[in-house]
Amino acid sequence: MFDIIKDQIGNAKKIIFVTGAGISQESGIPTFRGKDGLWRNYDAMKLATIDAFYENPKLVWEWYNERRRNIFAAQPNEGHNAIAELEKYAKVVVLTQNIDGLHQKAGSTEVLELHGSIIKIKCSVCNFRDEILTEFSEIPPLCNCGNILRPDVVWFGESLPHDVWQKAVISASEGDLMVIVGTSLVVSPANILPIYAKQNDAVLIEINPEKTEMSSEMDLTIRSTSALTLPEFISIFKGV
Ligand code: BJW
Ligand code: ZN
Repeated sequence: MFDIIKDQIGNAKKIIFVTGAGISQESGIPTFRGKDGLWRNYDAMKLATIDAFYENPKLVWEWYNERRRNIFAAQPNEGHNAIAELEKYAKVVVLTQNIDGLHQKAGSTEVLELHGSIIKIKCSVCNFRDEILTEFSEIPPLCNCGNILRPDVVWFGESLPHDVWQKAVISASEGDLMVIVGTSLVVSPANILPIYAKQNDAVLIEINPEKTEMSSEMDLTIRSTSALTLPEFISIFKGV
């Protein structure tokens, strides 16, 4: 699968992964786009906005509550596990658009969550922030200040956390190999990270069963799933 660029891969010292919903699909977590991207006939893309939240906070919270239950019960798959194991052989940084925490659960130690985390909540008005792993008895949950709490995630039209984004750009610009896994690369600014890598002459590999916006820019594209492909990818480093 990786024969053509095996030498380039094997010599990589700093490997950057850019991951999206597809890497968690084999853990039972639906992706956003395509047939998976519907929840009770609502378009996930229309729910992931601040306008949808203010219009119907109960509906948006029901969506997040269901996703919280599913995500908290989910386990990392062979794809997440392979990335975590790769830390034994190279410097690895994971730039993930996912909010599910499965890279950390698999053991990856350098994970930058570009779009926040489903464990975290924040007040829509004051500065209150917390991490909650239990179910909310009341939907939408309220802050002590009386206003509505919201998931601490990044919705469309909102900026990514500044420090996280700065670190992600630096990592992307310093890697000598970037592996882009399970993302359609339609959402900015995460989709410009491969451009920073390319400016550093990094080798770009895409692992995705479907073609994406940037497939033609890749040095290698693997049209398969991440749980099937990533264990084979790390076997190059193990020398097996
Ligand atoms: C497998 C697989 C397997 C399947 N193995 N692969 C016009 C107006 C307003 C804004 C904009 C505009 N034009 C552009 C913008 C900017 C906007 C944007 O990009 N919009 C586009 C949709 C057009 N971006 C933003 O607004 C961002 N902020 C920003 O730019 O700030 C500056 C700004 C401020 C004000 C105005 C304008 C700009 C913020 C983006 C936040 C995205 N948030 C979400 C929700 C997060 C919380 C949550 O999870 O609930 O993030 S939306 C959703 O998309 C989520 C994801 O992280 C993100 C990316 O999706 P991803 O991961 O790529 O998933 P899919 O489903 O698209 O793809 C899955 C892939 O996996 C597929 O390719 C499959 O083939 C593959 N796959 N199974 C491997 N087993
Ligand atoms: Zn508050």
